[in-house]
Amino acid sequence: MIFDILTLFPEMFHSPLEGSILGKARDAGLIQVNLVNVRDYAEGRHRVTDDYPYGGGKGMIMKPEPIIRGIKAIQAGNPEARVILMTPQGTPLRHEVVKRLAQLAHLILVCGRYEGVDERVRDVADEEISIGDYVLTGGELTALVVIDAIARLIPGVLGDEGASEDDSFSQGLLEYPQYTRPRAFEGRKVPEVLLSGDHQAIERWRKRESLRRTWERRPDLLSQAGLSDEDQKILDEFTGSSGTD
Ligand code: 4GX
Repeated sequence: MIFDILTLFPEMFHSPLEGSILGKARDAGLIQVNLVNVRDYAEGRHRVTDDYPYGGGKGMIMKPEPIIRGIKAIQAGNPEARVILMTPQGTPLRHEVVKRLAQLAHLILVCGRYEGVDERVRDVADEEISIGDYVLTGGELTALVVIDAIARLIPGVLGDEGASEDDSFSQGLLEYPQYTRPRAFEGRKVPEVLLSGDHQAIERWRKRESLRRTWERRPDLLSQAGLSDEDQKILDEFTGSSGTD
């Protein structure tokens, strides 16, 4: 998977992409990340990338030409690369979106700064992604989140083959509680069932705790989770519903 990042702040990507898992994935050639400075595509002695908004208003807007020239330069050799704009107005990033993007060979991630980008940049983007309903200082952290979430779905990146398949969200439910040694810490004990060696009982307990946690914290996920009749019965115990109405 190739990621081309268009940004005014390529340094922001250095440390996160050199870190353990993503650094190894790059060394192994499982992902490739190219940092492209938007300023390199700006013209004039001052290489200006922003300007005042037509119609007035506070703040500055990123000019269309440098970003679009940068996109076209990258696309010249890779016409099939998908252009994604990082913006609070985009499709909320969820596991399903990450899975879909992980199937693609080449993404161009466009990171805006200031109050935003000229609307004509939107017109050349294939899609827009948001990581949540809050405002960041730029799209760089969003691009890093997108790269990180996609990379761990690529076979080999987590080392253990298929390691990403049984974690939270791949099942549509929150993760069950996990424990490691010691068996007791400050009087708080590891649940007996996890020490029992009874793998079926452990699986049942984990499923039940996943359902409980999802019901308590993220009930919005339950309708999409594809629950079995068995799962539904367990849920009914938490809700106190008789299941007859
Ligand atoms: N999830 N921001 C982008 C500037 C901007 C605005 C509009 C393009 C169009 C954000 C988020 C986010 C702040 C990144 C505004 N660029 N990005 N930036 N939430 O808040 O993705």
